[in-house]
Amino acid sequence: MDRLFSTLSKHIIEEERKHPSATGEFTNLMTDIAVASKVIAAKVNKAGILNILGVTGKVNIQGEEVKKLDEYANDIFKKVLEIGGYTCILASEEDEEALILKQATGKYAVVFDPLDGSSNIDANVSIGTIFGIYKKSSKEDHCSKEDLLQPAKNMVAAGYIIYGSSTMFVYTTGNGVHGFTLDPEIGEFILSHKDIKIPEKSKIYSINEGNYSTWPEGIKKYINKIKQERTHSLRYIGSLVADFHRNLVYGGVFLYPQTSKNPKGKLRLLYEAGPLSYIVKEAGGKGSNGTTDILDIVPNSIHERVPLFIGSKKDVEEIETILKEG
Ligand code: AHM
Ligand code: MG
Repeated sequence: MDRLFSTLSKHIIEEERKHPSATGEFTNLMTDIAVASKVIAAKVNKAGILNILGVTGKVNIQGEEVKKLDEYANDIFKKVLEIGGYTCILASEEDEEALILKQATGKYAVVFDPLDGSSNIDANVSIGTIFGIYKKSSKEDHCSKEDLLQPAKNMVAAGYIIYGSSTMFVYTTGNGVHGFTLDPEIGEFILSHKDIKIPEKSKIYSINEGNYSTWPEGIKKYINKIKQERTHSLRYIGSLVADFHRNLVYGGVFLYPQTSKNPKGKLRLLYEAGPLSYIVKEAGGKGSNGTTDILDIVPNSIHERVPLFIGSKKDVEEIETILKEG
């Protein structure tokens, strides 16, 4: 029974109480995100029987087919945040341009990937939503792109929702990483993973080895080394949130380096690598592009791609060292 008192809503309010000058707007924004995630979770769970699997026939800014659930999740997220009124600008993986909310007086800028790993949707594999929240940086009344193009270290919160064997909401406001599992019977996220810490050194690596021939030499060297030493097991779902979540809980390192198909890396700095690096740092891990901490990189555009090495700290540092040696 006691566990029912550790809900996500209560946790967010308690976090806000730690900041005496807080106005309650952040709590309301987080609550809106939690509501959006429950609506998406309900749809994902019924996807097979709702005629919502498959593609819309459209292609997004990344040149990828837009799935029906991608579009649905994107619309829900935008609608909930717009109606809530606590944000002034949004950037989504699914939209070419940032959405400036002219009517909104909110002071937050939100970046998100509404449904990551969507190539897995039709096979009922875990997928997820990733979000990052910045405080508006400009003094202007309305927000501009500059409010989004901030390094991830400026985030005030980041999180993800994983739609898996259960739905989980994992977030941090820079005060520990906490995981909540959705109890579908009562529709509440209940605290299930308090203050998650990622092991410093791991036994799992996650990479698409099909790209081996086009990796930088340093990455080939690192992977060959851990295979030779038999220190790690390979686990790769191909769904970033699911791979990241498993590695966060068990210890692990996820790698998506430059490849011939994606010379700048595949994953996006602003709404994939940035928020997850903010989370992993809070859990004691690290996110890097091979030379620089992801948290320090200032984005030039909202859909910028970046090589990503993220997870257990010592593993990521070893990759950086090997890449430096060339
Ligand atoms: P998406 O944002 O279009 O869903 O693509 C990102 C996904 C990640 O979830 C995953 O880590 C990666 O792409 C897998 O890429 P690959 O299939 O090249 O291994
Ligand atoms: Mg994505």
